[in-house]
Amino acid sequence: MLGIAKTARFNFNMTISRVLIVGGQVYLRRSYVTGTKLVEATQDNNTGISIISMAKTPVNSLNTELLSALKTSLLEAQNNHSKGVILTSSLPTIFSAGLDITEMYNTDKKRLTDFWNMLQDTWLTLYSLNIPVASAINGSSPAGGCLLAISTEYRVFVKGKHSMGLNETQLGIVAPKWFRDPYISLLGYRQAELALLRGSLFKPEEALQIKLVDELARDKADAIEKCKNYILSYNNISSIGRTVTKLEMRNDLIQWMKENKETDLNRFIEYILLPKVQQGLKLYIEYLKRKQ
Ligand code: CO8
Repeated sequence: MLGIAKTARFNFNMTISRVLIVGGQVYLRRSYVTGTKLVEATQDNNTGISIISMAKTPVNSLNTELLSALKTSLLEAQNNHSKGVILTSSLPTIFSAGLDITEMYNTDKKRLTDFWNMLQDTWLTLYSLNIPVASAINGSSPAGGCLLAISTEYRVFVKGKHSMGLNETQLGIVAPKWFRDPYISLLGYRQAELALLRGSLFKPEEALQIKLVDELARDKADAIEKCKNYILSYNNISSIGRTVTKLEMRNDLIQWMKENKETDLNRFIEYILLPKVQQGLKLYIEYLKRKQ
């Protein structure tokens, strides 16, 4: 069985279990879904702001199901004319561990296609949301977790030992153009190029210093409060003027994605299926298991 991995999924009442076989070892992954929801969405009655909280234990790894739930919640908030959205996590120390690596390891083209299409669509929804959207980053936020945060308009990072950044090269993979461009627009080209090549992860104080985040917070409640203040700062600004400005400023990348979805998908599949890349993912999964 060495080097061969298989995944299977079983849905129990409140538990999603997955058997993962890596290098002959059998692992059982369990996600205890909070109240059967991968995402908890609530609305603050005083302000009309929606709080969308990812709740997939243990690390909010972004698989097809979580991405789909996230997209649905974002669209609901937009269609219900929420005042704005705060994206956060229900887990105490993790915002999101990024893409679910098990979605990319030893799987087939059909699953990879469904997964990547869902990621593209969810990202497009978030990046082009027409109401204000901020992220309260209450813990680790590597790779795809960082992508979510940098695709919102404003970031508040809770102080602590955790970090965020696009660390793809550390896994032997490549952050695509639509991950890199928002990063570049925050960090500047030079800083972003070095960070992307090194796969750097930034602690809260460093993240603030390089402008990856806008503010730091004491704790999650403080981060939510600061995100609310950001959204409420638009109270006296015309919402149509704001929305059109936002969409026009983001239009190059939005259009690029719409026109290049297929090419981007094919590039992802071709790269991720390279034996060398699969081997790298296998080693990374083993490293994560061993580290406990
Ligand atoms: N996907 C799947 N499972 C994960 C992931 C993940 N991204 N991260 C952690 N897990 C699993 C662990 O294997 C472990 O599983 P189990 O309980 O079954 O042993 C469980 O989650 C708990 O993990 P930890 O014990 O490591 O939890 P900690 O609280 O100690 O640490 C961290 C949390 C900091 C989030 C840590 O788990 C970590 O660093 N994870 C890896 C994060 C990472 O590197 N993510 C990158 C994913 S790739 C991506 O998002 C972009 C890809 C771009 C596409 C490129 C195409 C070519």
